[in-house]
Amino acid sequence: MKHNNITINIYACGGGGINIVNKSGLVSKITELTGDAYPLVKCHYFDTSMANYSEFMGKDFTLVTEQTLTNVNVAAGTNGNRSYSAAMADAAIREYIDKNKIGSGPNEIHIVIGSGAGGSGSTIAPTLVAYLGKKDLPVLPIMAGDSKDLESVKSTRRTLLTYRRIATDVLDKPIGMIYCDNNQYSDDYIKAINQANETIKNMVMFIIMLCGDNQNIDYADIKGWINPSKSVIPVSNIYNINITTMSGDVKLSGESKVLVSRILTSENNSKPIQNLETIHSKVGIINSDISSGLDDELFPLGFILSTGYFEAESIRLENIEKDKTSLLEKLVTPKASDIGTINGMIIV
Ligand SMILES: Nc1nc2c(ncn2[C@@H]2O[C@H](COP(=O)(O)OP(=O)(O)OP(=O)(O)O)[C@@H](O)[C@H]2O)c(=O)[nH]1
Ligand SMILES: [Mg+2]
Repeated sequence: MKHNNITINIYACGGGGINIVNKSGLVSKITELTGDAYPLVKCHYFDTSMANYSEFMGKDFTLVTEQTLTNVNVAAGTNGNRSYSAAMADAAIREYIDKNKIGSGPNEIHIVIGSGAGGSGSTIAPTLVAYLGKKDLPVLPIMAGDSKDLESVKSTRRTLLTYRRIATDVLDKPIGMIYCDNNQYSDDYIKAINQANETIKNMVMFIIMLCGDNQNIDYADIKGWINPSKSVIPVSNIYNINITTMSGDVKLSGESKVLVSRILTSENNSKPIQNLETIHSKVGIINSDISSGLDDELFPLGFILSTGYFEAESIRLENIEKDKTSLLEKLVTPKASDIGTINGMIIV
């Protein structure tokens, strides 16, 4: 099968990560992309449970287990417990990555997908990001967080903090990250998940396109957009990655400021490109073998790394966590005046 000289490795971590990659139709879309205009895209699967396993994952599926850990129902998931799977993830990841010689190719991009709310993906994914990042490979986490209940908010917020610790303390360099909160798409859980998956699928497809045949933007540009060097952005932290169609203004949430951008436009598109006042930007023209079949209205496409977003998101999640916790405290510690008894039984 012919491809260009870039390889994109996609890691689906935990139940949510596997669902996002499979149920969104991303896997089947990827298999359609052959020809030397496109990068080679490979999928790898990691989970602590076989619940989401399907035959086609075959040797690319890694069951994360550790026989020596006590009190762990081995290979049966963690039911949201992040501390169990963190201990198990590291060894399994090292073994898989090293055995398959991942990271030894010339032009590799690594996209690590997992939920923030569960116990497995939310630890396997950051562990992978740290391991690949230490090898100085460009690595982009994609996280579907959730704020639908207290445990989900807690886990999502801690996973965000884990990524920040990896950027600041482990890698000492900036990490770009695609993030969404499932709960913000809809009150209807199934609709919310489907919409989050559609958004993530489109983001990944656009990145694949950015790595496809175009003039001006090459592997080094993509690497520098996902994980800019400290000479471009001296502050190690996590930054938000946005992909936006740029007809009109680039819309970024809240206090976000554009740091690094890669703009892809088509040969037919004469729309002016905004001056984004970025630290670093580059414009590429997508070649016709990729752009044919795509709506010309999509262009110019903006691939943007921005600051500001995660601070606001951490505060928002923290506030939800506080609200939900105080509700719980009110329930378990009623005021003395609220307590009465009937026949010796306490009533509240
Ligand atoms: N966007 C999106 N999120 C999903 C999907 N499936 C599950 N999730 C999210 O994942 C959360 C549950 O975490 P999982 O990823 O299933 O958990 P896990 O990583 O397998 O960890 P365990 O707790 O050990 O099972 C849910 O609350 C959702 O927020 C999906 O298809 N799309
Ligand atoms: Mg699971």
